[in-house]
Amino acid sequence: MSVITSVVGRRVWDSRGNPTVEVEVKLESGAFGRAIAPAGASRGDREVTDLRDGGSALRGMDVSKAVQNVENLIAPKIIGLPAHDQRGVDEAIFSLDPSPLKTSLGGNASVAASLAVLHGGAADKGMALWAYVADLYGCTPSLPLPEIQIFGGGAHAGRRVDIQDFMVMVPGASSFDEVLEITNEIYFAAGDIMAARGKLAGVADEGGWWPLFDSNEEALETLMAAIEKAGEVPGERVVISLDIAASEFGKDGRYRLALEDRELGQEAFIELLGRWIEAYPIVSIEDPLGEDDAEGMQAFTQQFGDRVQIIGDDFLVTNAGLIQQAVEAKACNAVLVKVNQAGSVSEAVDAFQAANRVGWGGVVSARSGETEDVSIAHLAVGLGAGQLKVGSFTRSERMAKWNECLRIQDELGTDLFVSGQPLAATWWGKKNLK
Ligand code: 2PG
Ligand code: MG
Repeated sequence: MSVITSVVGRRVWDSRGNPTVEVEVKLESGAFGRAIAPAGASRGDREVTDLRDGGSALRGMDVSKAVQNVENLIAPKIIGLPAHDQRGVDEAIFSLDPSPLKTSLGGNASVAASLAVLHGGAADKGMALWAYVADLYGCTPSLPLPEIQIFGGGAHAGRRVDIQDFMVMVPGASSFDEVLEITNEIYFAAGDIMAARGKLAGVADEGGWWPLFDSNEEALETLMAAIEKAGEVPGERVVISLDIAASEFGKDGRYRLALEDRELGQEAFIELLGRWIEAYPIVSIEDPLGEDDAEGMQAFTQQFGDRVQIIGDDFLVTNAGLIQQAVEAKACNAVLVKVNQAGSVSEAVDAFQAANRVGWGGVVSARSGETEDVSIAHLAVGLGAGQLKVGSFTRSERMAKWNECLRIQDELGTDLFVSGQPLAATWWGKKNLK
């Protein structure tokens, strides 16, 4: 039987050493599911609440209230429910806190519980999680194309550079394995170049190099040099993807580039990004404007939406309603899917499907605070999302996800890898790269 019989909450620790919420569920059949909530640093204002205790202990980051909510509120609410009714379970959890941002329940409590139930459901059917997800939502599974960070910046690297993620994608690879091989060469080439130039200061929160660059453009130049040093021609098999995370340094249409000590208005900032799109093989840009700058997002999409993938992260916070509005406004053409922004599996899948229905790209994403939990690798595959963003190419909370995809690749076979071919039909081919 698939009825939930026990729900246990526990405090565990994430990749930044902060407390986070783990939930374990058991079903009547003996099936078991476990999941851990991740945590963001550059959070969107409209994400569900990451409930922390506050106070001075553990720098205010403890999650004892969220763990109590799992044990005292969520457990009695969902024990007795059938685990395969994921939507019913998620609705029951959300009914405990009708506030839109789940301020008193905590999105960290709800997301860990929701994902644990998903795992329990898969175990009950004896299925891999990715296969269970594909089955539950009627999707065709595929291995996603990774977006892999080479340099960290913004909130993930002490704001050493303004832009948050300098990443590579390898749509020209023929397998997931090959993407990782090529990325390994680029990652270490970048480290060697930076060390030789005295620009290396360790690694940032997601495992990318912590850069001592003097401008944001120096990061782009160094990334180009690293791609070349790795024996690749930038713009051929390997392309560049950026997460500007502009909400971190933009407000009311003004963008303050601290590293370069200048402030740009919306138009000038869009122009700057446009120059980068011209000069470098950039095929994807996330949050190019601030989450409060819908007009800027619209203008940016109008100018560059036919050439690059424009992803809404803080701007859309994995919310189907906000995606719907952005579709109507023609702001963005792709969505980042973070289950913990939405607070439950069902809400996140609703967001993914709202984007998918109108032909937008979907990038399943990790947070900057992560753990050994690999649920998102399975979600990306099971939903057939096409792309997966996990951080860099070091540190086990990141590598665990890439490694999980390798295991899934063995089950699926490499032919389902979303390589340059299917993407060419959308954004990849439109760039007309050399
Ligand atoms: C993002 C994520 C992951 P954070 O902005 O896309 O890189 O960062 O989890 O800090 O919001
Ligand atoms: Mg982002």
